[in-house]
Amino acid sequence: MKSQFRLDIENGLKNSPKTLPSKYFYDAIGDALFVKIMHLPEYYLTRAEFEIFNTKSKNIISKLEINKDQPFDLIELGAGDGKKTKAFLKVLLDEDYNFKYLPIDISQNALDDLEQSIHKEFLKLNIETIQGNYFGVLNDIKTNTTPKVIMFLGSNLGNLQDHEAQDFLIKLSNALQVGDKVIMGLDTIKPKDVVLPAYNDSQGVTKAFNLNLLNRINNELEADFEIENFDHSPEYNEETGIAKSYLVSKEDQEVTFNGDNIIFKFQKGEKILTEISRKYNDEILNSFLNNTKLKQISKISDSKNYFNSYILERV
Ligand code: AVI
Repeated sequence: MKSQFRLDIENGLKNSPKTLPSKYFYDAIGDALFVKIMHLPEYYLTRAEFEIFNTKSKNIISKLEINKDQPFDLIELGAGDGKKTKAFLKVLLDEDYNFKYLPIDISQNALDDLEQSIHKEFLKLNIETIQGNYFGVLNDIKTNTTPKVIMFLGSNLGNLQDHEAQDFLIKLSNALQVGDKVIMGLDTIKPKDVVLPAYNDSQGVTKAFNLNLLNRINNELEADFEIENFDHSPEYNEETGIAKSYLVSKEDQEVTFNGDNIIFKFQKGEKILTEISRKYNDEILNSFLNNTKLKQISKISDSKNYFNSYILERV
């Protein structure tokens, strides 16, 4: 039987225009490249969101309206290295809130590293890691009535197509009880000269990140992509607020998937869409929340208004 990875990749390449799902960027090499991206001078997103948690965590906490005597679960979807969250956890602990931290990630490796560093830095913190995908975990937490704060940071929602993001928000809303809160980190719509370099950095790290998907396909699906025959080509539309990353074929070429003898043809200049990174404003977010029981109750921004932490409440 074909793996889900193989099915998704082959189906994407059968599409016209061709697509590849960005969720497959994150093998061990992709994870390491993404950590590098987060430190790039052009990749403003991580710095802007970190600034919010580093300087305005108290403000965020006040908007969550949590009673200090009431235990709650702080659930983080896609925890990564937790740098931004740690700034937030520190303030919660300093102020004696009664909570358990539940980071969820698809990568057990990332969770193990996070748990270790959390134990070192925050002796008192009650942490329980959960390995899995968001949708599965959202289903599991439905029956748990402990008050919850869900963190979904890093503009990760932006990597979903609009209909997928709306679907995700409906599922998130359905998994929560009245009064539960969400902290949603979203990149703002802003001029091209700021956004585009974030996806086309001068050191070529984002290019390597995009091309690594072909490496992964070669390694795991016995394909024979000639990596140097493809280029990284990002675009950004200021009107829609959507950045798209493409791989562009530098010549007419064929790629064989030796595992099952499928051949894909690429024309010179043909583009494969590998990622969308949507940026949000209040209007777009609110229109997506329309079909849910989540309501925006506050928005906290960094000093340049590059990034927003939205506080949503399940009503
Ligand atoms: C994880 N995600 C929000 C990143 C983004 O900005 O879309 C992934 C990324 N792709 C290229 N650079 C970073």
